[in-house]
Amino acid sequence: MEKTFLMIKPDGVQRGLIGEIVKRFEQKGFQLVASKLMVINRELAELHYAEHKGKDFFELLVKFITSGPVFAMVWEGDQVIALSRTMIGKTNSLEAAPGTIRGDFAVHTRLNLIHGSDSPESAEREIGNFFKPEEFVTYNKAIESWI
Ligand code: 3AN
Repeated sequence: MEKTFLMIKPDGVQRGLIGEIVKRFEQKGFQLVASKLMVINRELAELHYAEHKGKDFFELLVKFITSGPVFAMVWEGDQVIALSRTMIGKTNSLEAAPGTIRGDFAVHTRLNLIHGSDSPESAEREIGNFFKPEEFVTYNKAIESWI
C-alpha cells in the first residue's frame, strides 16, 4: 500500500478549504494515517522546496508557505501518489482542469492550495521531513474491501 504526503497550503487553510479537500480524498477511498496543523519555519520550507532553490519564484514560495498555518497529511491507498496528483490538478492555474482541486478553487500558480508528492521517492522524503514515526495511526477501515 502506497503512502503520500499532502499539504494544504496557507491559502487553503485561510479560505476554509481543509474540510472540502479532506472530503475529496476520503470519498475517493484513501485513508488518512497522520495529520497536523502547523506553521512551517524557514529551514523546513527550504528543505521541502530544495529542488526549486535558485529559481526566480523561490523566495516568494518560501515566504508564502511560512506565512500561516498549513495542514500536513499522510494518506495511504492503492496508487495514492499518482491518483492524488490527478485529483490536485496541474501546477499552472491555466491548465488545472475543472473537477480537480486547483481547477475548482485556485486561480494562481503559486497560491495553488495544496501540495502533493510527485513520486515514491519524494513521498518518502517529504513524509520524513514532516512526520515522526510515532505520529502515524494504524487502523483498519471496512471500506477497504469495497474499492
Ligand atoms: P507542484 O506543487 O504542482 O508539484 P512544483 O513542485 O513544480 O509543483 O512547484 C512547487 C510549487 O512552486 C508550486 N506548487 C507553486 O506554488 C510554485 N511554483 C511552481 N512553478 C511556479 C512558477 N512558474 N511560478 C510561480 N510559482 C511556481
